[in-house]
Amino acid sequence: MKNKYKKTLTLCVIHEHPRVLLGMKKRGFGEGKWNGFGGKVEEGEDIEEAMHREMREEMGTSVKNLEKRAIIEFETEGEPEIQRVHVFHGDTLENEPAESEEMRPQWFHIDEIPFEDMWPDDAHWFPMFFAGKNFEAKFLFDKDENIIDMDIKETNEI
Ligand code: 6U4
Repeated sequence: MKNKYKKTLTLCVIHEHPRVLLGMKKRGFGEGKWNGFGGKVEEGEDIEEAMHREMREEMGTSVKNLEKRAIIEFETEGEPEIQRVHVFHGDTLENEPAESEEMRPQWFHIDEIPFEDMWPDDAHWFPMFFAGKNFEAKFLFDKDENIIDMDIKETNEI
């Protein structure tokens, strides 16, 4: 478990109350799940810049307001890397979101988030996220994408 390489990623949940924009991941990691937008931060890239770039790549537009809310670390048993994900709240889209080869965007009512078709951790932290809290979390998964351990802590600063 110690000294694992941490890979930096971004994730944005767009929330224009009472609606929330999620994307159906069409390929790659998390295929078939609804998720926020985001991906790997590239070498030399600023994290917020990376967040805007991923949204433009995945749905052709980004947001005017980005607010960092959380850092979540995901680890899978037997895998060498930890994914360290910088989680943002986004609002005020610059343009209409469009489907890309990677993602199909869709609005959901905040009370109808499709948790059964999402990463299982989302049901644990989305409520805190929508309550406007900042937090740090860790999730450990087994190879079948089940959560085997978790820790979520509210923080003042993120
Ligand atoms: P490419 O660039 O195609 O190799 P891809 O496989 O599409 O990458 P990646 O790695 O760029 O995906 O991004 C994964 C995205 O999924 C990031 O926004 C982080 C997010 N993510 C990963 N694990 C998650 C989890 N357990 N819960 C969650 N989001 C997760 O809500």
